[in-house]
Amino acid sequence: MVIPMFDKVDEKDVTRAIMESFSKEFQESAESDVIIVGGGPSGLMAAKELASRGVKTLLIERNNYLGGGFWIGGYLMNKVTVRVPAHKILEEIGVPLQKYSSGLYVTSGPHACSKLIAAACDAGTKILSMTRVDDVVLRENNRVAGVVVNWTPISALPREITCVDPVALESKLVIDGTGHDAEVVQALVRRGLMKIKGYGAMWVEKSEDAVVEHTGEAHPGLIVMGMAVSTVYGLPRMGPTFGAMLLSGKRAAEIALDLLGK
Ligand code: 48F
Repeated sequence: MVIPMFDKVDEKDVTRAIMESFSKEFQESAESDVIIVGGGPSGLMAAKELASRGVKTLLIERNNYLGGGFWIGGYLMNKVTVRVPAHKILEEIGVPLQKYSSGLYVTSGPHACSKLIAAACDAGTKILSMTRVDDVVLRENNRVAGVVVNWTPISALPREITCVDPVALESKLVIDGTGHDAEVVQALVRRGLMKIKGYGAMWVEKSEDAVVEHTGEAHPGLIVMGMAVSTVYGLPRMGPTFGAMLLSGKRAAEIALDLLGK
């Protein structure tokens, strides 16, 4: 093998390349059509659907990795399940599936998750990682018009060491895909603008249909999807099966397109 020689580059070039590219993208992200909070399966699915239709979509994730609970199935075993008909979504993005029973497919969590991340990125989704949404922007009639963010590590620092003001990012719509915690919704609950029930006990047969059915605009400007829907409406949880997350993300995107008049 001929060992290739790298082109000459200084450390300062590496630093400037990162800085300039991030800064340009962050500046553009100050205003989006849709901000999706949470990069789990519902968030990635909604992002893929919206960005592929030309909607300016920003996905915000507090961790340094995307995927939420989709990397791994239940009980630290990295196999995930999907029920028919949601398996078609994974088939379309090239995830190999094994049929377990007439209505149930099983696949590798890492394979399914990485394909979905790639699909969201390929569609044109902009991603802000290590960024935590800790509040919302409200406008006339308490319409949600954006989110308030800070670097994730800031929230881990004791108040007596640092107090760093957050910044705001505006959007026409916000989608809460933060899972069981429903963190965007909680910002409205804290102000007495929404009431939530908390998610119910596990019952897969009921929960998947119910989550997809209840996915929608829960407050002006705010769509709720994924497990956040269970938390808002008191629906049963579903454990390590992900079809409803994919279909809920898809439905959230359809509702957003409708509200945007697209
Ligand atoms: O929890 P998560 O995977 O949400 P989901 O899309 O899917 C739920 C399933 O994984 C599973 C299940 C059903 O199959 O029971 O739990 O509803 O992903 C939520 C993502 O949101 C991020 C969090 O790190 C995770 O990646 N997140 C949560 N709060 C914030 C946030 C926040 N305040 N700011 C930014 N990201």
